[in-house]
Amino acid sequence: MRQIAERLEDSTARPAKGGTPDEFIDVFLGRIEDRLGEFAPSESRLPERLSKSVRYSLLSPGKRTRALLTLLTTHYWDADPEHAIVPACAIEMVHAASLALDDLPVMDDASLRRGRPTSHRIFGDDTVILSAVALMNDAFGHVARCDALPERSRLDIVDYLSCAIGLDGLVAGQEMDLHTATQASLPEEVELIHARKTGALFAACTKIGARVAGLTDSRLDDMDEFGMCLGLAFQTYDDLADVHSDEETAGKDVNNDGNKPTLVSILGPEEAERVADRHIERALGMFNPGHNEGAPLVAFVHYLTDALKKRIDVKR
Ligand code: GRG
Repeated sequence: MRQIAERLEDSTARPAKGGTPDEFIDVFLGRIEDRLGEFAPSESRLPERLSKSVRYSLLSPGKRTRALLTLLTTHYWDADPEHAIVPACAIEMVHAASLALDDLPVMDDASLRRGRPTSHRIFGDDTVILSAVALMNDAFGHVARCDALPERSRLDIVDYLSCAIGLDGLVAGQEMDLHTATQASLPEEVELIHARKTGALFAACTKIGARVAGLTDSRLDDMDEFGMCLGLAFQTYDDLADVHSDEETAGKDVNNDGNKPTLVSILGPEEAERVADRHIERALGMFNPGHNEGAPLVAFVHYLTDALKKRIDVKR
C-alpha cells in the first residue's frame, strides 16, 4: 500500500497531456472492443453454432470492468496499456465463460444477461458449455502467444489467471455458492464466497495489469489486495441490485438470489451497502488523498462505484 501512495506523489501517474480520465477510459474501451472482436471466432471452417455462441457470449454489451481495470492499472504504473490489451481481453473471455456457465439451468437458471436472452436460451446448454470451455482455453492461448510480453511475464499471467479461476478461485466460489451458501450465517462466511467467486478475478486484473508494468513482490501483493477489495464491494453492490434494481436497469434477472444468504439478507441493505462502501474506501485508501484525483484508475473506481450505487437506487 505504501508504495502505491508514494507512486501517486509522482506526477507521471497523471494523465498525459490533454487526457482526462474520461478520455482514457473511452480510448481503452474502444481498444478492448476492437481486440475482443478480433478474438471472437469468424472462420467459416468452425462449427457455426459454436462460433455464434462464443461470439454472442463474448461480444454482448458487457461493461468491460475487468479489462478496463487491467489496462488502467498498467497505465497507472506508467507502462504502455497496449502491452496489457491481450491479457485484459483474455480476462474478459474467462469472465464471459463464467457468466454463460453461471446462467445455465443447473446453476442460476437465468433468462436475461446484458439486456439479452442468456446464451443457453439461444444456443442450448450443450453448446454453451462447449463455448465456455473454448473461451477459457483460447484465453490462455492468447496470453501464451502474446509477443508484446516477455516470456516470464506471460508465464506469471497464466499462473495468476489459472489461480483466479481454479480450485481456490471462481470454481470454488461457485461450488460454495451452489452447495454450501445456504449454511452461511455469518458475514465473513458469505464474504469468503465473494472473495473466490468475484474477488479473485478482480484481484487478477489489477495484479496482471501491474505485472505487465513490471511490478514485483510486495507491490504486486498490494495491487492484488486493491483488486480484491474492489471485487468484494462489487459483489455486494450486485447482490443489492438483485433486491433493489429492476431488470431493465440491471440488464439481468433480479430477485434471483432466492433464499441464498447474502450480506443483504444477513445484515440488511443499509449495512450491506456500508460494508461494500468500506471495501471501496479501503481500496482507495491505498492512494494518497490530494494526489490521486487525476489518475484515470482512481477516477474509474469512483465512476464504477457511482454507477453501481445508481443501479440500486431504482427501488429505494
Ligand atoms: C471456470 C470460468 C469458470 C467458471 C466456473 C460459473 C462459475 C465457475 C463462476 C461464476 C462466477 C460468477 C458469475 C460470479 C458473479 C460475478 C459478477 C458479479 C458478475 C457480473 O459482472 P459484471 O456486472 O458483468 O461486470 P458484465 O455483464 O458487465 O460483464
